[in-house]
Amino acid sequence: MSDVVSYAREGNIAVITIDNPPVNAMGYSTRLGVWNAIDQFAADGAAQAAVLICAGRTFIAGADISEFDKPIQDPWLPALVQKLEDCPKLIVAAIHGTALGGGLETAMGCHYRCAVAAAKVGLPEVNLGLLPGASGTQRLPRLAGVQKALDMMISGKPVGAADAHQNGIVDTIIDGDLRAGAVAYAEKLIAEMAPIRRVSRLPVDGSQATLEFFAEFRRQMQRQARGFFAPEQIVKCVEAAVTLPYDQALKQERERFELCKASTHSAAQRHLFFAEREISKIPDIGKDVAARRVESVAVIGAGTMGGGIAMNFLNAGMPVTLLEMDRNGLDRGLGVIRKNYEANVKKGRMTAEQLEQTLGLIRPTLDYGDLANADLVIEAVFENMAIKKEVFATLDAACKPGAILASNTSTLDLNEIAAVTRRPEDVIGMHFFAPANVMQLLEIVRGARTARDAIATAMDLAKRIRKVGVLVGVCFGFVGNRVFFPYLREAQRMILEGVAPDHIDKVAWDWGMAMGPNAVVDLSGVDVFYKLFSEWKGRPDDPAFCRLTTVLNGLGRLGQKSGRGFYKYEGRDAVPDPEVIEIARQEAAALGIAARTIGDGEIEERLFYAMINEGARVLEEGIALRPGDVDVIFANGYGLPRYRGGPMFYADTLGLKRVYDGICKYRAQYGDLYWTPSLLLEKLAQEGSTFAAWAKART
Ligand code: T1G
Repeated sequence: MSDVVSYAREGNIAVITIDNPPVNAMGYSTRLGVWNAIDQFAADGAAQAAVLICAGRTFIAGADISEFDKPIQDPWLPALVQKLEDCPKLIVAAIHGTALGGGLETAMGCHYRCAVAAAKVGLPEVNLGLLPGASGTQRLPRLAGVQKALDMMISGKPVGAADAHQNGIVDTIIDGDLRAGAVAYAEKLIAEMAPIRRVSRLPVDGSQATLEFFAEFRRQMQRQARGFFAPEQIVKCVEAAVTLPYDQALKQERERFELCKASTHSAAQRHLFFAEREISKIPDIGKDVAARRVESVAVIGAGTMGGGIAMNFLNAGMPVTLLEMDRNGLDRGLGVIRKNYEANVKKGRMTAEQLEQTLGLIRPTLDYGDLANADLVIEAVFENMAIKKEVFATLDAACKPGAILASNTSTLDLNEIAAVTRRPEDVIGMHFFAPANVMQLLEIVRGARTARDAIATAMDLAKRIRKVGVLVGVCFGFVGNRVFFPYLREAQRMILEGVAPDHIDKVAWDWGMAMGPNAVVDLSGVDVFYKLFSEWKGRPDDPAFCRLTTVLNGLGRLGQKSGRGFYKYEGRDAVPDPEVIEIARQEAAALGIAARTIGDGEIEERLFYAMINEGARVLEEGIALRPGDVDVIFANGYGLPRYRGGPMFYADTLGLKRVYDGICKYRAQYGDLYWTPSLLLEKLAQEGSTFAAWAKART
């Protein structure tokens, strides 16, 4: 046997156990081990059936993603799945945890499948820019039908055991011990002389899968699949499952899988998969640094952000003390929280009883004295340094020793805030993104004196409240906003040069952004950005810097909330507004900025090279730990499409020399202030290197 696959027998049932922590990924040694175990089982005359089961926390969670950039070593997974199916004796897959991707495909190569009630099964390859490449696109429609199979493969979302049982993916649910239950189930199948059921030979029910069905399915998936390569490949594979014999359709799956795997989309999405797991690894904060206990949380400020922040902890079942300055503000905030949860009840995401239970965890107060026992306090008051300092001085006196005092500031100097307390080691930034109860991203800001265990605590809490927590350093805007501002700056500069806001937004949208830069400002509020820029002590000494934010704010054109901003709004529909063009023309004349004809290529370069250059700077300065951290921030907080991988990954796909030359071109045209290349970018470009190689060399 191998060190990751063992073979045993219980009576007349063989038990093949995979033990390849942490998730039993089907890497080479596992595939070889199972291959040999099947041969052993076939040759074992005393074994009438076999159970394939996994040790540890889960059934096989997929092919080994880390192997995709290396040559495949036989036996490859599709061949192993076929070998399972071809076995002349009956094999039962015993599922717990999450049978995902190649894991579910392996289970579908078996003749029967059983699972514990808490198990989940899925084909999430689309999240990696791939498709199920070990016969999943062919076997799942045969078990669950075309619609269910498409829904699972295009959403990438797993389904629970009951759902899988109901849809024919799992044959029976095992109560109690899985191994014993699976062995008993195999014995029952033998006793009943159950047939060897080979999924590939089952018919696909194509009765509903008409041309109109696929056309309608494509229409429905368009919004979520916009710009992605893999979803269409999956649909084509399922069309082949309906129209072609198994072997021919399987050949298509293989060809399309290779197309997906070779795409930059998949490289980008696999990069983000690992980068999102890398973010919790902080060089000077190892497992030896214990997190502090956090059972009770307080939030200062019951406004939009404070209420949203509070909901994250309520959703994790943690009591939250919510403090406001006056009763009206408090009641308003509580009302918004209730309304948000009532919307969840309406959508069936929670029951009315659960709503009341959740709201029962809130302890509203006007008195700082009620914070005395809080383990963590998050300040979410107005983005103004003087106000934040006042709040932190009060917290310093009111809170117990060891309580962590966090600021939700989105840009301000955390060290300045910490300096008003006697406990700077307990002060940290927890920058949530609006809407705070929805957006995944959480920037955790490390102050100069923030204690390592306070950081460990915040990183743990991020996972507990299901946020993507990225550690960043102190500078104006930390990483996200700091790298996003140059993108906004270039957008608004090009409007002054005569490009319509909707034209710029369309270039960004076509590139893949969820919204264009000008639409984002209108959504968040022109006044929000105006105030941010006003607080920025080191803002560029340039009267044209985001000039339109200032002018539109002064005109009361605050964006969606006031019905007009960069666009005018008819309901939620953004309509280009000729008035803004005229405003820009006048401002440009006053600033001496000449109108130019700017093509889409330049618009795209100026938007994204500005972002890349600033991203390189935050890496140079150590504000971000890794290029992947910058990428994770933009994929989870700024609507950058996952198939681009993030600003730094995207720069690598373009080639840093090309980016560097482009920045030098704009430097020659617009000067040093904005277009001086980052030293890191310049160095890597001249070496013909990449951000990825630079990061790898530093680990
Ligand atoms: N391959 C390699 N490593 C993996 C892995 C995988 N499939 N899944 C997880 N890991 C590592 C991960 O990097 C981390 O490592 C550790 O395991 C714990 O993961 C042919 C082509 C299973 C739900 O897409 O969704 O099969 O950081 O932190 O939160 O058709 O991992 O500790 O060093 O995420 O408990 C399809 C991907 C692959 C599932 C567990 N399968 N994994 O979540 O732990 S493609 C997937 C997950 C494929 C076939 C195709 C989650 C999880 P480290 P974790 P978790």
